[in-house]
Amino acid sequence: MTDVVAYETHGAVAVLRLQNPPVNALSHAVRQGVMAGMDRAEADPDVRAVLIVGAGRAFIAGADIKEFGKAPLEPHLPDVCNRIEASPLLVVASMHGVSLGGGLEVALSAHYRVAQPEARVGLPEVHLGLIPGAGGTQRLPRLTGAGPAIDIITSGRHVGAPEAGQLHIIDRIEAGDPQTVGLAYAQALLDSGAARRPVSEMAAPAPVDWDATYAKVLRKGRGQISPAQAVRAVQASAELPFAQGLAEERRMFRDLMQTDQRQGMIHAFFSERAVSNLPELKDVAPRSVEAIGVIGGGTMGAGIATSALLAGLHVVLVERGQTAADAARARIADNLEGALARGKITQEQHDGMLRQALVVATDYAALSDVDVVIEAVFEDMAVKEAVFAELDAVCKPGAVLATNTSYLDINEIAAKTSRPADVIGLHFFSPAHVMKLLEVVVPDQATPQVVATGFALGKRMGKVAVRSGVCDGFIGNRIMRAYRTAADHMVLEGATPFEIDDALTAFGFAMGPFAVSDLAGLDIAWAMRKRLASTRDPAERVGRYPDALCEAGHFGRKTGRGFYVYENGAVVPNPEVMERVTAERTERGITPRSFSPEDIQRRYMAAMVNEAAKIVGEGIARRPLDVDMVLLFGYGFPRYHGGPLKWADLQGVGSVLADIETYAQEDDFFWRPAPLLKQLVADGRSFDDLNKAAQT
Ligand code: 3H9
Repeated sequence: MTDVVAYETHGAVAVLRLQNPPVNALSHAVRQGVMAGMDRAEADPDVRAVLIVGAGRAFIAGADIKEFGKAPLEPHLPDVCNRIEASPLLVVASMHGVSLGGGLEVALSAHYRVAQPEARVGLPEVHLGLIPGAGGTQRLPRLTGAGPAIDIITSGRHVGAPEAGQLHIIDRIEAGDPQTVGLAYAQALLDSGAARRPVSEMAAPAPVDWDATYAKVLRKGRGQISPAQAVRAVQASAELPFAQGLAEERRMFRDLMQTDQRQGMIHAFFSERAVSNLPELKDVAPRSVEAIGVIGGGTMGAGIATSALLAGLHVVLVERGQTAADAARARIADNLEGALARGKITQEQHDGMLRQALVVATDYAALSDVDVVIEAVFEDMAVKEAVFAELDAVCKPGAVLATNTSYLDINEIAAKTSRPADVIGLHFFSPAHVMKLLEVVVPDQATPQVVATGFALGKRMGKVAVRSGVCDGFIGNRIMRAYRTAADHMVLEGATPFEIDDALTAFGFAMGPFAVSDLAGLDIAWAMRKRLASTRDPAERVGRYPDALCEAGHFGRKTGRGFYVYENGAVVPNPEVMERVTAERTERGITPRSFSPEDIQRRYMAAMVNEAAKIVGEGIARRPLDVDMVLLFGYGFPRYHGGPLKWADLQGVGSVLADIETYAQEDDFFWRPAPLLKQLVADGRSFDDLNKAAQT
């Protein structure tokens, strides 16, 4: 037998044990091993049943994603599954940990399934831009009915064993060693004379309203195609004989394999895991963190404190006076209430977090024993410097002193302490207990151990932590400023903010930039424009119409009026916006021209890619994938495009550069091509080549 599939017999039961760490992915060797194991079992006259079981932490996590994009090698997984199901022997799967994608498809090809109580199953292929391709869309609905199968396949969610039992996906739930449990079950089935039970021979599911379901799933996917395709595949299970349904599924799977969306999603999958994998931290042990301090209990501070409590940490939050302290505690209580209502924590955990794990104080002395302090006070250098001077005085040696600033110079903040090597930036995104992104901003003197501590803390809090160097806005906000500027310029030149928002939601963003500004509050960008005004190059074009909205007291959602008007649950464009835009165009002598949705998308993306390339070129981001993850997890960038630099690769970096050079003919101040982009085009390389080079 192959190394990755062990074969042994226990009486009349042959055991095929998959041992392909870490998660028994169905690599070529595993597929070969399973086929050989089935042959061997069937050739043994003493064997009457086969048990398939996984070694290690999971049954099987699916097809081997690393093989995608390469020429598929035989035996293909659908053939392996059909081979298992067609066996004259009784086939049992004993499932523990996760059984995902092809892993569940293998289990569905067995005739009986037993699972551990904490086992989880799922068909998450849509998260990779695919649909199940080894019979999942044909077998699952025969067990669960079409509705639950559509829900499971289009959401890609993990289904716990109890629910999987109710849905007839598994036949039995039993705790114990998976092999022992599986052997006992197989033996019991043999003893009771149970018959083979191929799912493919079960009745086809009853139909649902396919077109309505397809339309609903398509809308929900915001342009992602695979979930909607999955509906059509399940429809095939109801309308076609099994073999034809399988062929239809295979055709769709292969078509999806060729799409940019599949490449974008798989890039996101691997980048999400690679992002915290930094060579300089490889052998660096983080400092131990059990208690953290948070300075400031506003929305951000309370969100950070909530996130830390949910991660099981002790939190000491310091506010300036009792009223502010009470308000901070109330905010945290509110956040935890939400977590309780969503079933994320139990009542007991909730009470423990609020009563034992959280201390809200008004005196910095309460921070004397914390391991990390995160400052989340007003964005003003003088205020921050005063906070850090106090922290320097009270915190124990070895405590990490972190600032949540969004743009201030952390080197300057660090220099104000006697321990600059312990200072870093931990830039959370609001609401901090919900948003996954954390920028770990590394000033010049921070030690690798301090940086490693930031990453470890991020991981514990369930964040996607990304390393950033120090610059105004770090990775995310600096890029946002560039694409926001591109959007503002388009408005001056003829597009409406509403056309821009529509074009970008069509691209896949959850919201367009103007709707986002309304949500964040227009006063925030206004303050930023005022801050930058004195240092701005006179050649830079900055629209004045957003200032005019602010001067009129329109700050977006919080005042009920911004780019849009928010009234009685309805959202409509604010008519004042175009009045002000038109006035500004006239003042500037601009004759407005029209922009198609595609023009808008390309300009917006070109601005994003260009700034991102500058950020990678300057070393602010180490790798293109770091930028991609920042945009994906902090800025609503559609996952199926993979991130702006993956998108650029998929377009061809040459075509993005050509766009930028065209736009530069009108405005060579804003559209200065990033040197790195030019270099890549000259060398015939892609951003992904840089990712790969950084990995080795
Ligand atoms: C499919 O099955 C298609 C079929 O329908 C049809 C085919 C014809 N392949 O996430 P972790 C690696 S599509 C290769 O850090 P966790 C992962 O990269 C597949 N590698 O751990 C990482 O490597 P490294 C459908 C895989 O405990 C390591 O395992 N299945 C695969 O947080 C640990 O992973 C899926 O989409 C794979 N399939 O989470 C499942 N899976 O250490 C995708 C994992 O070098 N996987 N690796 O960075 C997951 O959701 C999570 O990884 C899992 C474990 C829940 C399994």
